[in-house]
Amino acid sequence: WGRTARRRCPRGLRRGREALLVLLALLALAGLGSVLRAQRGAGAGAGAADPGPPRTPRPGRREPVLPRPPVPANALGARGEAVRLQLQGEELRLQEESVRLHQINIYLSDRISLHRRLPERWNPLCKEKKYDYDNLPRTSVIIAFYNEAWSTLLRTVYSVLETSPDILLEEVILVDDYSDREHLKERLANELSGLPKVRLIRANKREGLVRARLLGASAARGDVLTFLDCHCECHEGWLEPLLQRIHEEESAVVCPVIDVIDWNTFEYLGNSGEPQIGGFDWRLVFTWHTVPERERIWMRFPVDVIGSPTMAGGLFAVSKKYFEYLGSYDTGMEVWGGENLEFSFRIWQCGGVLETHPCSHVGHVFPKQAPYSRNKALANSVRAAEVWMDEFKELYYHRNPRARLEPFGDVTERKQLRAKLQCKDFKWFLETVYPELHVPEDRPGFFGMLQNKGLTDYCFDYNPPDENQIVGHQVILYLCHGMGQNQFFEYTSQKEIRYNTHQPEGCIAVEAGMDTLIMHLCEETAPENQKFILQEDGSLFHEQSKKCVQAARKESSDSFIPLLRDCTNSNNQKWFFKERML
Ligand code: LR7
Ligand code: MN
Repeated sequence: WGRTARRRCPRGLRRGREALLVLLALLALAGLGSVLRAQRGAGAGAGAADPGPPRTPRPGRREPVLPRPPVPANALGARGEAVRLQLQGEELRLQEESVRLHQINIYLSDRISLHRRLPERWNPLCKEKKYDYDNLPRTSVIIAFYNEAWSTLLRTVYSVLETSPDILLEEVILVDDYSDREHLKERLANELSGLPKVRLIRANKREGLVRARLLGASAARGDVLTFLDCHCECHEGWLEPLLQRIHEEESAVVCPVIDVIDWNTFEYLGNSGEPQIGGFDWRLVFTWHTVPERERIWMRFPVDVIGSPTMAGGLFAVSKKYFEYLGSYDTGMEVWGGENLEFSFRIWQCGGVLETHPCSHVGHVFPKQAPYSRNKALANSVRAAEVWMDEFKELYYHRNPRARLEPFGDVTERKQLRAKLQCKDFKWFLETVYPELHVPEDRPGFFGMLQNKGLTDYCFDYNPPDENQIVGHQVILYLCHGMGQNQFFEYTSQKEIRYNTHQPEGCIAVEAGMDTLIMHLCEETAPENQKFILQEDGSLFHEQSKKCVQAARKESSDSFIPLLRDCTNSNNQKWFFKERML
């Protein structure tokens, strides 16, 4: 059973534990128990910044750290319903300004209670779950923030304190990643000093989310690290499932279900159906998937953890010891991006498991667009590809030729880590953990831009209006831009022309009686209307209709499209792939 193997404790860690047991026995014999106890306190924070004062004894309360103050049912957005303020003049201007600054409607957020309670939208069976409160590990919740608005940040903090059982929450560590907004200085420090278990750490320079989180981790005193973004709302009962799972399996990294909170209306869009799991496409963009059948087989109940090839990145719990064993994060990653896939690959390839727990729900405000520059994301992704993807990194470079040119720094240490932990290769990851992902063939000469010979510099181009719903639109011709993405196609040995930069993948098809090329979803075996023959002479022959693809002018316009026409020998019917794009 592949699964049982996957779920077992990583070898190194187990060996460490055995060694510790032997040592313990020896020490006990020698009557050195008290010495050991003293050393444990000091050893726990080895290498960490400041382990802080010794842990307080377990108070044993299962109630949340703070009671939730009552919020009138008719208060704005009190139950997660959509709010649209009818504003005019100065007020409207202020609202728009807040959106410009934060890419979230902070004007509205400021008017919604920091203590609101979102409706329960998860599987009712979650209520039946029993947790081992007295034996569960305690967690440090780590929240890094950069220039976050006041109300979204504070709502995150309150939601943690008002939903986390006192007995399970060691502390909340806020890490200020060198923000420059006034409200995050004295005012924030004052506000937080009045809250139990909350600590504030500040970076001395902009570290980016990876190193900011690590600052928090090194100061953490809990057994488990739970990371959150700084614009979240935790639900009642969010913490128990995460800690219970890690208690049972130390090498499990567990994510809550991430529910959407609308950036404009603050509507809570949680849903109680089966959660989605994480994947990626060959541009190394994170994607969401429905739970595959092979995974469902392992779930005894709909409220069991679900294995997930990747994580979104921001929200997860991990044993502190196991996180350190795995090599925490790649500190060469800057600002934003890439660390989520890097960590996901590493967890699986090095013997852990990555899971989503359907009973743990946390809301997250997805901003309108990125509120700060994320141009380091490319270098971060390249680091992940270079260390973890072996020869499969080429598939990524083919689809994002810029990545190949991106300076990504030194990854020697990360490769050494991979060797030290004896991690499995990427091929294993693809076959075992993520078999749903189609692995492109990328045969030389059969991928890249699909360019026309007659018309200078025109290429197949597909621009889906919605990245998540790529099917149904027409393939066009556009000036070849050489940047992969929308102009990247792969011609497969199954005779498909795959648009496989995105997930799920598209295949070019011709609908019955039509002469245009339309994107359909690819299928397990290529249906007849998706089969093209790219012939020696460059003609692109559609088998079913027995016609050739021709570069043609779109009716009453000066743009071009590929159309099916009777085969001639003209250059407008000749096509060739060009890989070198830059
Ligand atoms: O320089 C920075 N320093 C920081 O401290 C940049 C960011 N941050 C903080 C930031 O304030 C926030 O708390 O880091 C956290 C994440 O940044 P966001 O909220 O701007 O990122 P995101 O929610 O758009 O992006 C997702 O992908 C990122 C990839 O690097 C991180 O892994 C985020 O944590 C992750 N967020 C989630 O997984 C929430 C669900 C989103 C999805 C899908
Ligand atoms: Mn976020």
